[in-house]
Amino acid sequence: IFDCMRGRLNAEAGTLTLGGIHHYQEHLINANRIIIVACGTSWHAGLVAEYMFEEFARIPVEVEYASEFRYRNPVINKGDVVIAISQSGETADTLAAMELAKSQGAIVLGVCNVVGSSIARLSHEGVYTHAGPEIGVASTKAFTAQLTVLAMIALKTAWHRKTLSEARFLEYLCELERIPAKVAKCFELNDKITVISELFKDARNFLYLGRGYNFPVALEGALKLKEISYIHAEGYPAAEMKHGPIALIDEEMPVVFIATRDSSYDKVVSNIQEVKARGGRVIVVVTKGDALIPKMADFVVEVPKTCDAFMPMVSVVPLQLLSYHIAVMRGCNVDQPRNLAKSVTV
Ligand code: F1P
Repeated sequence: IFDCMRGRLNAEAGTLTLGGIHHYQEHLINANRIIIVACGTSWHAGLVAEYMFEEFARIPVEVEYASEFRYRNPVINKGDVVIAISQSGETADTLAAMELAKSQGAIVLGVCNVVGSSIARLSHEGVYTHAGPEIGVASTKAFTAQLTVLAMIALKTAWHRKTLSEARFLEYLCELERIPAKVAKCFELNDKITVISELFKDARNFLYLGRGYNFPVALEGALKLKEISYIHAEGYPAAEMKHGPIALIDEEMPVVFIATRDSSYDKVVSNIQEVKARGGRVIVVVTKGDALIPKMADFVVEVPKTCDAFMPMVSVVPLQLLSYHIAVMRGCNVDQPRNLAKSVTV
């Protein structure tokens, strides 16, 4: 995906092309609202996309579980554009949500990994993520690839809507090009994460907390742990902790904070203090060079600095590694988790 992305990032920013979305580009640029439908990990990518589209292009976005959207009676207006996200391209709920949207006259765009899949064929137009086949059932690299493609679509839309200055737009493009190297850096964390995994492999519950762009990452970290390690895990917006999950915190409950340096940093600091005050054991994912949060945490994982919007592509990697190592240590089959199908077609 990154090679492919580099190939497509045109130095002439105004003529940036995404291949897939061409004939329906005007619909996206002039959309009154974007509705994103997806399931599982793809839904988490949709949440990140919501933040990106709203921040860059100033278009209101709703993100819906396709499995809910298809069974309720959603309002779809003229001027809405639906984006369906799927790794496999065969998820039955996502297909049904797309069919419903199309039957009400919506333009449906796809972001999908598998060329020629049902979701690709049902989309009016779309973009392939080209992440290569997911060997395992649980989505990992597909997530990163989805975020990349969605970032590109959001940026391109913002460019045409003139909601980002040229300087900001180019800054984002340049930063997007640096992401592959930053993701590669995260794999150097492997040994450290193996040690942390050994200490927590017998935990019965995990809590993952993040704010802003790192909130969907918290959800994704928890989902990966559930899917492949069979440990109960919950992802929550860090600010919501005090509205319920705080009751769960004790020394038996590891809490993973995705606490990179962003606009919500100070608030996350106080959330960590709240957990520590209740005896919680804290693992933090922080921006490299952060001096404050590491002093408060029990275990620290440093990821390279990037902008808030692209941080999920980087900060998710240590969480994927944590789930992987814990699963292996617990003797779970990471590629073929029990009860989980590669594409959920019913
Ligand atoms: C959605 C999904 C995956 C999950 C598992 C079951 O699939 O929930 O996120 O890891 O494979 O299906 P897709 O629509 O993205 O293929």
